[in-house]
Amino acid sequence: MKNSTFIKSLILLLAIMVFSACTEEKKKRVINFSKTDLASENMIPKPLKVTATNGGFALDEFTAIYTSENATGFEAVGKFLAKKIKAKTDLDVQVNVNEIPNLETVIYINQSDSTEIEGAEGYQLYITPDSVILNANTAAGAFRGIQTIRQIIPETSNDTLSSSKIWTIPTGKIIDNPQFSYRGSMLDVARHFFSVADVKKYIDMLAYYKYNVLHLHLTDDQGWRIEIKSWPLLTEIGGSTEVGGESGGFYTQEEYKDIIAYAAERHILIIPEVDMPGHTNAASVSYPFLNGNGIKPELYEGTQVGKSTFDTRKDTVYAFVDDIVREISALTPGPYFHIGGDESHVTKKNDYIYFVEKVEKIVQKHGKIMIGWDEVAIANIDSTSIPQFWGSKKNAELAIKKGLKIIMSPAKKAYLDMQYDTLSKHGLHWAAYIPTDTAYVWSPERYEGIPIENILGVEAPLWSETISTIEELEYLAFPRAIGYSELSWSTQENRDWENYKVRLANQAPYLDRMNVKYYPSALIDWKKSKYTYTEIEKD
Ligand code: TNX
Repeated sequence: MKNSTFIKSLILLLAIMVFSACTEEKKKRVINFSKTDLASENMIPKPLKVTATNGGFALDEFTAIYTSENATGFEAVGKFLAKKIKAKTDLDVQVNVNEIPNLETVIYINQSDSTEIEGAEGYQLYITPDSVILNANTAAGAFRGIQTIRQIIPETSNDTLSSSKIWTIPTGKIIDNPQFSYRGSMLDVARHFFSVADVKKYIDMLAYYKYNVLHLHLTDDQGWRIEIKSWPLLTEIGGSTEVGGESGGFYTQEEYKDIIAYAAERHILIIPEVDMPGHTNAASVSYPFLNGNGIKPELYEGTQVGKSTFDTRKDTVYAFVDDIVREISALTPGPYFHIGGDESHVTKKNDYIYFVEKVEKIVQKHGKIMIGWDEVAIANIDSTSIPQFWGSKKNAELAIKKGLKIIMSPAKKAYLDMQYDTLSKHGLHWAAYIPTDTAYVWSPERYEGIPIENILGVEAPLWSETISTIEELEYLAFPRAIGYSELSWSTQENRDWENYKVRLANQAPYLDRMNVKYYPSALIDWKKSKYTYTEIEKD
């Protein structure tokens, strides 16, 4: 915001305060000071700096939200916060309404060019008894900041002596900024299809924990899940089944756009992945000329990997790939296109390299940056392309030598489809068992000697061979995805399992309210809420 707008806003704020202080009908407030230590709030991911001043801000029916009105996206952030306050407290908090009788406390969401706020997603929060002032450079930063506000609004009001209900927010100051600019999760909608509603619910959860990327694994041997107008059989045939022979499914282009818009409202980027040249059986069944493994392709409902490949020496394959990348890129506003590239066990090494280098050019021609699983580092890829590390140290070293940025998804630590332990109802264990503590207690910033300068961020992939419903998805994703949010946002000095585990235990009322069927790990002393699980599991 320009300085003059800022000053105007401050004047408005002061006027509101004076007005409200003079109001004769001012309600008597009874702030409960029993829980006013901002530093001991259960925020995840843990903010960079928190200073408590041990007072209370009363959120109640006399609270309003004001936002910068000329700065793009700020009013939408204010309205998003109002909606979430309504869902949690049933209060109708007005946004940018100038004449509110009996107004007493204000949440102000302000665009600021202050150089003290680092990065596009950084924010500052000043909470006093009368006001919450959230400053951010961009709407994305403001959006991350309102997640912090959501997290420190108590689940229940504490107003027994008051005529109206009050939710007390502890006062103090928060300075926050993410360690990594890329904080993602991946959802495999190919092995089992997940509906638009399921994906939106997952996006909602990711947003609350300040993620900014959802990578959709849209194609694999068992299914093709995105409508391509120029190649309609991909979804008609390739989308017709899934693991276990169930009915499959796919997103129309309109549905895909709807997912993107929903994510964008939450400042989350969708990254589409079309996995190739391996993991392509569903495409080859639909259009057999693509196939390069010499065997007549048939629909596949099993879970083995590494048997399919495109014919990487055929020009028509590249014409096909061009159409796919063109159509999906046109629908996707984000800068990335993920080409997969993993486990191409039946593609000859030279053919694989030839393919990756050609497809990289196609991706760039359509204005996108290429991401691929770590195997793509064996090709001579451009310095802007990004390998996603899932296990090969050798590939990571190649990437480092080329000076590339890497996305950290080590299977042994960050795979959401790994079982918690031998008793886990869903998941695999080829890489490891990953209990809730193991998922949290590692350092993406120093894993396998990969220097922090080469790390773009962290992504937790959820493969879906063993899960087909949202409840099963939630069982594997939560609570571990909550820990990964802290691994990618908070600095190493700010992370500590003993401290985290208490904050995690206190997520239970939120998870329950959201109807998220998390795995109730026995390592965590889950806070009771009206929906609490009775069954506690081992991990
Ligand atoms: C490996 S890791 C895969 C996926 C599987 C997953 C199961 C990687 C890039 N590929 O095809 O779904 O293991 O854990």
